[in-house]
Amino acid sequence: DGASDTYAIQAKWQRRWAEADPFRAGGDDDTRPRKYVLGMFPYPSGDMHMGHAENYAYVDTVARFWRHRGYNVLNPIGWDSFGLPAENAAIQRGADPREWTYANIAQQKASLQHFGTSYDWSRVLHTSDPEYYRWNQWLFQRLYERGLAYRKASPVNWCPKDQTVLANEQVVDGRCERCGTEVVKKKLTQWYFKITDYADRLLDDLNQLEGFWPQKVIRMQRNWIGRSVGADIDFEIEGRAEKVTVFSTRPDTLHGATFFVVAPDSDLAAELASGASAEVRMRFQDYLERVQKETDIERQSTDRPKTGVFLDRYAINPVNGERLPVWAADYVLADYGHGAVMAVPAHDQRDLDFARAFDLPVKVVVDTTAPVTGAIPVIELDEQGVPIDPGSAEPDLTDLDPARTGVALTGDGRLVNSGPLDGLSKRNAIARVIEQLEAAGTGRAAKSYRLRDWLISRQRFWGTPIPMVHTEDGRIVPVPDEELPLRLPDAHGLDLAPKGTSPLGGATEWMQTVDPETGEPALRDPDTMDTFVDSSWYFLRFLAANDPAEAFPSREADRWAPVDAYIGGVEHAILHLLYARFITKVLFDMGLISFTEPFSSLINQGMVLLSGSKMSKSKGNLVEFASSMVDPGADAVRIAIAFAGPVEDDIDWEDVSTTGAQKFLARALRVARDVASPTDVAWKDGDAALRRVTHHLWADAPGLVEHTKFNVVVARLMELVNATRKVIDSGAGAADPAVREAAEAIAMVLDLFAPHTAEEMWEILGYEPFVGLVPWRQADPTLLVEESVTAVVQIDGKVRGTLTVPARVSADELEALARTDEKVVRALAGRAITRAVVRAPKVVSFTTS
Ligand code: ANZ
Repeated sequence: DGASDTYAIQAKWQRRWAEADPFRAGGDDDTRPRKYVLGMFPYPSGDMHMGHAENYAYVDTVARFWRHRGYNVLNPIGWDSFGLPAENAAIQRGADPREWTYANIAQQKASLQHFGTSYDWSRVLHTSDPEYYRWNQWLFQRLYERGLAYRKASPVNWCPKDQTVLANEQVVDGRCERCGTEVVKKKLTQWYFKITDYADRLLDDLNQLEGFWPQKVIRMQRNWIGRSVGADIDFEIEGRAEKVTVFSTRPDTLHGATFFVVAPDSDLAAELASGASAEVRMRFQDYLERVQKETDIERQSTDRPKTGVFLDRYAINPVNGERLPVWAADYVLADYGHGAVMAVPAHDQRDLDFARAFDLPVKVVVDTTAPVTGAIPVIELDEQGVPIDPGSAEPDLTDLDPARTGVALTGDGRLVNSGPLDGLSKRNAIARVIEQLEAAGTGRAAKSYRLRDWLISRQRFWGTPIPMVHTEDGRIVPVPDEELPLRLPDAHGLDLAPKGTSPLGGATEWMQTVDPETGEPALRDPDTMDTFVDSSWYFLRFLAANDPAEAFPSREADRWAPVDAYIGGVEHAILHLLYARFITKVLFDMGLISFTEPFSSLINQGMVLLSGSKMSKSKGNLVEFASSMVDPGADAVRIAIAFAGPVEDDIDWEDVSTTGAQKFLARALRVARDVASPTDVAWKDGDAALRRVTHHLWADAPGLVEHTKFNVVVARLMELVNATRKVIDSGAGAADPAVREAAEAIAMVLDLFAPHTAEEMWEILGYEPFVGLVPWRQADPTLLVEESVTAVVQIDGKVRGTLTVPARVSADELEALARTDEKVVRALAGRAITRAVVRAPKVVSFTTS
């Protein structure tokens, strides 16, 4: 029966693939062009669910496609096997994180093999193997040598539940990305990677990914890096020797500054307050305590009433000597720009809200009613650079006065009340004021970024030990390369429970070492690395996963990398992709690779939902990968996934039918079994209509796969199976050469989605394995000539025109043709179409208002 057929076929081909290893990437002697196809590697927490199934099905489709197109394909698999879940499971169950991790890996590996994936299994890597994490340590040392790994004391994100620090990227809406606990700030000394040195390149290089990465991901990366362009301006503070610098994107508004604000939690605020009266000091202390309990999100919210404390100090505006009262207010953040701002309430909404709350002056310096585009008046300057006759009479801005309306004038316009800048547009004024500041030595062009350095220390056990030694006299010395890997100690006997300090600190023997330079006793660093370090370069390790001498040979990187198609979930839109891009640029600067972007194209698949909500263990709505395959078999699950909709859309597993997929596969198999002509039959003698369907598939499938329209390819396969069946049952019969031609095409293309069935068909059709390695055929252009049909166009129920269109016209195309047809346009006589119903290729029906 069908089911046992399915199991037998599945087991047979999995055995043959395991024996012959046909999908191993070709070596040096392979002259085919190369493609590197990669799925984001799995994390071994329990068994996988349908989200994984979807991801690895798509990866396999892409890998198989390029093999059929004549490429030498590298499609490796490995495990991202360090991290918190293993440690938490260990704490809960008293199990060793190592045992838990490797047992899960074994289970996941079996699931992937049962799925019929075509990996190169000779390159498997696990990031928790010393053979892998040794190279994380090597990478750390290289970054350290280049000044890109450094230690600093700074307020960090702290998860009170996981008892560890988090990178900025791991804080989502003020909460721990993993457990959802509200994150607090804690001042700690930690290791950082200096990703901010690469901010400009990380931003600018996104341009080259335009069109190859999803637009949404590019936008998210741009926003995350958040580059602002403007000026740094130095302000004198009365009674303070050193000047204070502020960053502003609107230095053109400098003449409109009416007060000055510092972040309450900055060192500067504390220092300024300490010089003030006892009363100010007290009010500042109270305020600071309140602010320290707020999240950054709350502080930046625009609809909270503004709060602050006057520090009884004054800053001096460098362009006009005006005295500006200095306030501490929470809407200024300590770690953006320089933690201080010049406040221009007329042109900045936050400053205006604050000015209105505390009754501070508002001074308009940009006339936003004045035109800036079109014919720009030429402004003549006198010897001092002051414009002669800046234009018309004083503008009347009373209607727009921000002090009354509460609306800041943020638009472009012409400068007023700004001395030498009067009459200039915003852009020209910015350029001019920067020139003036630079000449006076009180300011300069500057950029500011939202991006922060990457905090990589973690106070957890199951990660890569940081390869640094702390000497008795307070030096920090790298562990020499020859001593790597610095292995994790045995977890037995260690207290892994979160307690705010690293469990490794309790490994007394392990902690004891010697200063590599002097031989004196020293201590190891008890922290481990963020596991995002592991995944920031793993795609390179696959190129020589078993190489004991190098992280990766440059020669292999030249051959294979960057990755041609990277496939995974959009949840990695920022963190992982940003870190991988950063490390790639560092390795490029080290001269180890010759490319600067790791992933030439990126495919994000949608999520698999159940009854409309995301599958998760906690909701109890998880469909497990392994059990999903038991009944219908791997091929039916894969067909069902591919057919469920466009790759980037979410799939609701509720709506997915594996029964329909099983029936389709049985029909395809039966077509192959029915073929009654020999392999050398002359196709050209076959049924012309069926041949056309086959050749249209050959013509269209490559483009459809390249544009990840897998669901359309499956639909076209179904169409071809049906057309073939028709000829077998009612046409020239099973001996028609077109039936064989179609059956062979079905096997070759079906291999993308249902490889076991495809191999079986191929064998039944009289060929040697493996269909997975067979080059696809070319369409015969003479068979692609379109048949045409007549379509009628109705307007409000009456036939108003006819069109001659290709029989395969799409609904969209047909509607567009109808809308632009001369007769139809005339019949519409200018009336708007309110509804269009299209049944391609025959009818278009318009309703007008
Ligand atoms: C004066 C000014 C006038 C500003 C004006 C804006 C409009 P983005 O675009 O986000 O980079 N700023 C600078 N440092 C800040 C900090 N630590 N916390 C809060 N705000 C800060 O914003 C840059 C602008 O945000 C800067 O330009 C500064 O206000 C403010 F009509 O300077 B501006």
